[in-house]
Amino acid sequence: MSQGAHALDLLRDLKLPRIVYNHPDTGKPQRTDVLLLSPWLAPIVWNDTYNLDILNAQLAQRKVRVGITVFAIKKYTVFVSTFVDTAEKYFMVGHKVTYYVFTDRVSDIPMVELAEGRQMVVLRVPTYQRWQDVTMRRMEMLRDYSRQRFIDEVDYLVCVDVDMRFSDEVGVEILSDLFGTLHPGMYGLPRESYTYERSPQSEAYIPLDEGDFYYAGGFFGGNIEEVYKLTNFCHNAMMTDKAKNIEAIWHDESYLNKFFLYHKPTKILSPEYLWDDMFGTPAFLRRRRFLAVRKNHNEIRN
Ligand code: 5GW
Ligand code: MN
Repeated sequence: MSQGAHALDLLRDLKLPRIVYNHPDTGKPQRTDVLLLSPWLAPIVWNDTYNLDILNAQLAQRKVRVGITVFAIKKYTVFVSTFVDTAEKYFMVGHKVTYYVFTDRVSDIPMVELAEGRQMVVLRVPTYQRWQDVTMRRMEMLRDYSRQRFIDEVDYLVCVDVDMRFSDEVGVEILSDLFGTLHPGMYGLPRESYTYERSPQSEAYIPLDEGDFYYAGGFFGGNIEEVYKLTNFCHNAMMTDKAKNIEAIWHDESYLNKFFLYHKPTKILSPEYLWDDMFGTPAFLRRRRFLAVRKNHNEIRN
């Protein structure tokens, strides 16, 4: 028997479990005040555009395993407890979740009690003198751990900043092969004004007439293969620039934007998923799901 036939035989007894949910109106657009689809047909995830009961039923059938990575290097360990406490309340509730905390100060990572099916893994990593290297080297470490570990342990990876707290639901609606998040400070602006790297010498260069969206460095993810491609590209581009003594204007975020320009995400998260109250609370923002924590820059960064 061919391999293909064998694979189909495994499907012979497939069940069709009922999905119970409140049936939404499918006769009109869910929202008209924001863009819901990119020009390459990637959904842009906004509140009131999806039914989480349906998505949860689909993903529970597949028993999805989600990894969420954060870096807590040097003084940024202070953010871990709020991050994890609020994630327990709002992040992928009911699903299998692994927190991967990368740190140089293992003993400063608090032991937080986690709900069933959830675990924390603390990974000791080197630190770098320059803060730019602290944030940029995340790409290299995410790449290396994707290959060594994540590929065997989780189906999706969610890579986020640690100086954040969840304040509303972030669930399986975000999952897709490759996803990025619209930067809250750049939302709605014309592409020429995006703070892409504008020097043609840099690997992160994006000309003024190119670019779809400005994506945030603090929230991206996807399946492990796609995250590997992304982090590997960004790290290699950074190393090429470094050899020429160049560093892109917004560090890892600039390289991420370059990657997404020519390797488009399959799903895009609205700024609901990475908000900072310094940008106010505009009408299009119906939920603030993941919020920047105020930090005393002088105290925390020195
Ligand atoms: C230190 C000084 C300046 C900028 C960043 C750091 C820093 C960042 C650090 O000392 N330790 C550390 O773990 N980070 C990681 O990089 C955190 O996960 C942090 O969330 C991420 C990005 O740096 P942020 O959050 O300070 O950058 P913004 O642009 O969100 O303010
Ligand atoms: Mn941050």
